[in-house]
Amino acid sequence: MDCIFCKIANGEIPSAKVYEDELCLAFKDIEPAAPVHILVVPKAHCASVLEADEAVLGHLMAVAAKVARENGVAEAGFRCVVNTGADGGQSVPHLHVHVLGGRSLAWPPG
Ligand code: DGP
Repeated sequence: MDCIFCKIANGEIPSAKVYEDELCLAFKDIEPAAPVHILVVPKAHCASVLEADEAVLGHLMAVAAKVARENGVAEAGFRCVVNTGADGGQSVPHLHVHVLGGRSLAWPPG
């Protein structure tokens, strides 16, 4: 499958990896929207949250919290975002959790 996050997960495309385990990978976003901007992605292809296994979703959120702690934004606060579909602004059709922090984030999103 021609999926950019599958290629990152299997090492075909390099990334600035911050965490990896048997189920998922976390790496720095190539277009950071905040001082800390990390993507947590499952290794097994899954297009979006609509198709995701409950256990995988729970694991991705636990890893999002872990990378937030390890990258120094847990105390000040951070945001986890899962863009889904066209109106949700999803540009890569492989499930991913954005972990954003390191500055005060506006709400609501645009
Ligand atoms: P979304 O718009 O929610 O689907 O977010 C996709 C994000 O993926 C976007 O913030 C940019 C990031 N991205 C796209 N291609 C690459 C890549 O090749 N490497 C990395 N590190 N990030 C990428």
